[in-house]
Amino acid sequence: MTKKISLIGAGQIGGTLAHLIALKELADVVLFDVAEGVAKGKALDIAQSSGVSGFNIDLKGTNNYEDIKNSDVIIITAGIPRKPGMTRDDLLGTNLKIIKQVAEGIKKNSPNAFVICITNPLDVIVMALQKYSGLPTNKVVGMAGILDTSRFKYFLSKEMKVPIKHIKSLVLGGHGDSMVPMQNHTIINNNTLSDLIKEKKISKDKLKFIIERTKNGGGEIGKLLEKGSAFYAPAASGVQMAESYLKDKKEELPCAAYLNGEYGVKNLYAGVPVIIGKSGVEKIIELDLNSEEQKNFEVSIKAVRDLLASAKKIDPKLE
Ligand code: A3D
Repeated sequence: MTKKISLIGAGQIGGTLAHLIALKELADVVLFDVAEGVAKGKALDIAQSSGVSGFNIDLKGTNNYEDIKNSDVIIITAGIPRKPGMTRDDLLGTNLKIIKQVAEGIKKNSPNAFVICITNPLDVIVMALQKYSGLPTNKVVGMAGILDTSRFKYFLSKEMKVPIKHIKSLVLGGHGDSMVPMQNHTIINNNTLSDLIKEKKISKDKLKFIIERTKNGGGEIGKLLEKGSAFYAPAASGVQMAESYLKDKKEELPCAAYLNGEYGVKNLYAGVPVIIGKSGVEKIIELDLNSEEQKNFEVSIKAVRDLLASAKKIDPKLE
């Protein structure tokens, strides 16, 4: 039976998600947006490309939550994106209100779906989404680590002149400034990044520059675009998570997942490697962190906790 993916938010990322899902024939697509015309227009436009691309799935645009009934996967991008000069955290108040409406729509209409959140500020919004919706924590997950890791791998591949497929890497922690690239878990042509530094194949300064550029990856694109924020790479990352769930691929992917004691963290969403298969988040992989990675991870966790405290001030129900 054809699977169904509902996309809540038909903006830049939502539209790109719909197109990628169609090209892969991953599932039928419902594009939901409060801006009804945008959802309907994009669904129709993508559907009309099937004559050229040859895909055979249904696409529908809507502003009616009943249309998301029985979704296998729901991907949320509803909200406002950053404008140049804004931090992700500046989005908190507005996007919390939006995510509450979205959570209610999902709870009422499709409570068995695997839900992937992309709306920023990611770690806190995905936590709020889980609390507002009451869905099980293994079925509510945030997309960020795949994107951060992909940016890191891209910059490394350009610097080291190595095809990106020959690089394995992992970025842990919260999304953005506090992310933690893992040098011992970054493997380039069978060598760890730590070894390559020792062998002077890449200088510490160069690596520091790449890490900073990765952390600021979204900001750099936002500044260039002037309006809106990155959407191609975020959408591709969301699709990878949906595909691993729908096809039970059990891929190991860095995602914002609910921690209940893992990494010494309780009752918080943060970026860690997880296995995504037909049951959702099937396992959280606990890596051995060296002292520097552990320290950076703790800084990242503190940043998420601080922002969560601000969210609780806005809505005490998040306690
Ligand atoms: P944009 O193109 O503005 O699309 C957002 C859409 O949400 C718009 O079409 C709105 O009409 C719609 N919307 C607003 N309120 C509601 C509502 N209550 N219900 C349903 N739809 C609504 O933004 P975008 O697609 O560029 O970005 C979407 C979100 O993703 C933003 O919060 C970004 O900050 C975030 N984002 C996250 C990452 C991560 O890596 C986590 C990367 C890039 C963007």
